[in-house]
Amino acid sequence: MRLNVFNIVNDSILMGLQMEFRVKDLSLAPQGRKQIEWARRNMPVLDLIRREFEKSKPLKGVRIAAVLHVTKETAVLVETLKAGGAEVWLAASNPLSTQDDVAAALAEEGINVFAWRGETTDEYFWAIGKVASSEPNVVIDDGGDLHAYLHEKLPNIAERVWGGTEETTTGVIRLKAMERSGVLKYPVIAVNNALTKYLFDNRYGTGQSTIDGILRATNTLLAGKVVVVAGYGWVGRGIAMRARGMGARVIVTEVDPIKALEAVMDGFEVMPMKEAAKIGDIFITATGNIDVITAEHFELMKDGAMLANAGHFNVEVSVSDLEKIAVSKREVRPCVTEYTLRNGKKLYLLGEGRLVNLVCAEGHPSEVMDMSFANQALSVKYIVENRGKLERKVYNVPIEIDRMVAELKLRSMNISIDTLTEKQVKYLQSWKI
Ligand code: 3DD
Repeated sequence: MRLNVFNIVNDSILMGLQMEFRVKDLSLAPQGRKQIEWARRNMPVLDLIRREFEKSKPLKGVRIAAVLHVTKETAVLVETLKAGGAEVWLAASNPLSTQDDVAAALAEEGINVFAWRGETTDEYFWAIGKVASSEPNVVIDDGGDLHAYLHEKLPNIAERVWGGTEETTTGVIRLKAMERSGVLKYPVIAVNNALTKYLFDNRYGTGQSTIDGILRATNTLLAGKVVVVAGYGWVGRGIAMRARGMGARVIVTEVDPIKALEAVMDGFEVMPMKEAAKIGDIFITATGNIDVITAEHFELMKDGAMLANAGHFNVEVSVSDLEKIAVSKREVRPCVTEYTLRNGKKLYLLGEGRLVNLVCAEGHPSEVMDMSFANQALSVKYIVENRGKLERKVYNVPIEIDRMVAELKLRSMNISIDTLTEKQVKYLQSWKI
């Protein structure tokens, strides 16, 4: 869907501020403000960090370029960074995941935001170029496109970056490849690898929000349906678990024998995609890889099969293959494209094969993004405090930060736990008979 250029607002002059932004419709700001307040109510850990940041201003004068899904939860993170004294430049990490009312609210409060739902590919990279060109000190990314853009297009700016973070599995894979090739120009903290991120966001967040996206798009009954989950990583585990909870018969496909064995012993059926294609009703990809479901599978599928992707990029369900073998296509519901094949069979693609949770619903619930983004905020603070001391490689989140996020989350849930006695500590450190 091409945007009418006149409904993309560039109001920096109107605002009289030394700032710049482009959003779909600034008049949506009041509604976006309510969305952000709703999210903030359910992000107590980030709120605690924000109060601390407001006092200590650890990010004073720091310019941050961020490419994230522009959601109500991301807005709470951005406001936390701003409370810490940072100047934030924000673009979307997916052309279809922006919540336009939230983007408008952020623009209204002085964030340099360049994001609107329905960006073309050119507009998507234009927006990333805008935030990259701000000459950031710290770079926050989700998927790796901002890190890649800086390294490929603006190497001189990348040279001056103090450090970065990466939110998702796909981005960490790309950054590790950059590190191996020796091209990484600054240290990066893999927020995705924090225990308090992937054990919760990837598993429980994606597990729930993917089902949410499929239900909002189709209103289909999951009970009794055959749901095929491709990939049994932390995302796939969560989706399989939640689909089973809704009464579906869940089949898992894998390429890794260990993960496949785990799926079998978790009680799921495991088989190759070529077999699952014949019996599946709903297919969900969560592998982080390309060409997971292709023409050979589409040809085997039942009439009416639904296709959804939970991976970062729209490469897992091969949309190009679907376009090739279909004789026609039409949008039958918001977020649902019906492809008719030569033999009259119809297949339904959700969210254009992009992240179904963020494109057809609102992404993960605030409660789980609270921990992911607490790791982001504290990792950014860590980068600023250790400026110039870190090597140009991919780091995990310091365990102290990970544990602090867990402790703060438990406290916000009024849950207390036991502590080891001195005798127990000594026992765990002893080895003698
Ligand atoms: N992601 C999912 N839901 C999100 C939300 N509500 N706001 C911002 C980002 C959101 C994607 C992230 O979970 C990222 O951690 C990922 O893709 O792994």
